[in-house]
Formats: sequence, C-alpha cells, structure tokens
Amino acid sequence: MNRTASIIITVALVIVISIMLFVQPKSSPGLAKIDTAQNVEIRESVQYVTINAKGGYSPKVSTAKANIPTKLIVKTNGTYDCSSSLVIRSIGYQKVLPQTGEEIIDLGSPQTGTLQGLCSMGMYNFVVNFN
Ligand SMILES: [Cu+2]
Repeated sequence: MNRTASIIITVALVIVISIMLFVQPKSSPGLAKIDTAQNVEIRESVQYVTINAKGGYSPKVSTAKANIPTKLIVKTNGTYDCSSSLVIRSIGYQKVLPQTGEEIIDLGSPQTGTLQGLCSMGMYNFVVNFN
C-alpha cells in the first residue's frame, strides 16, 4: 500500500513539474509586453498594428488604443502556409495575401473590444485588444 502510494505521488509530481515547464514560457508576461511594444506604433496620429503571418500569426495577442485611426499591417515573408489566407470576420475582410509582401488594412477607429484574425481554415489566429 505504501509503495503504491509513493509511486502515485511520484508520478503526480512528475506530471505537475512537466506541466509547469510547459506552461511557463508561454505565460511569461515580460515577453508579451515586449511583443506589444514592438508591433504597435503611432505615427502622425495613425496607429499601426503589425502582424507577421508565417506558420501562424505573431504576436498572437496585441494591445492597442481604441478610438483612434488604426491600420493593421499584415506582413508575409515566404509564407506558403494557410496563414496567408486571412479572414477578419468583424470587418468582413477575406483575402489571400501575396506570399511575400505587406497588406495594409484600414480598421477605421476601432471601438473598445477585440478584433480577431483567422486563417481561412481557422487553425491559426491572432487578436488585437483595443482598450
Ligand atoms: Cu489555416
């Protein structure tokens, strides 16, 4: 009985440690902040949010300001996967982007909320939170 119990505890510990190792890099708040700082900028009172599309979208989560003129720039660079096939339902946008290039999508002045972009198959996505 004691032996069984200690085996169960050992297995449980290994599982918990594995989960912690797995989850830690993704939930690191430092990294998310750096990403956001680099991909959102305001130039001449227009806000630009830049997303890279290749094997998915990055950064996956961006934070931007609401209620100011905003353009979304989606960059492809040798993108042969379906992340070049972009769908943004909330603005009725759907387009197959060039394999390499820059697509500029005018978002107007977004209200507070979340804008979601998807690949046409729905397997990759990104969100921009407007605050
Ligand atoms: Cu896809």
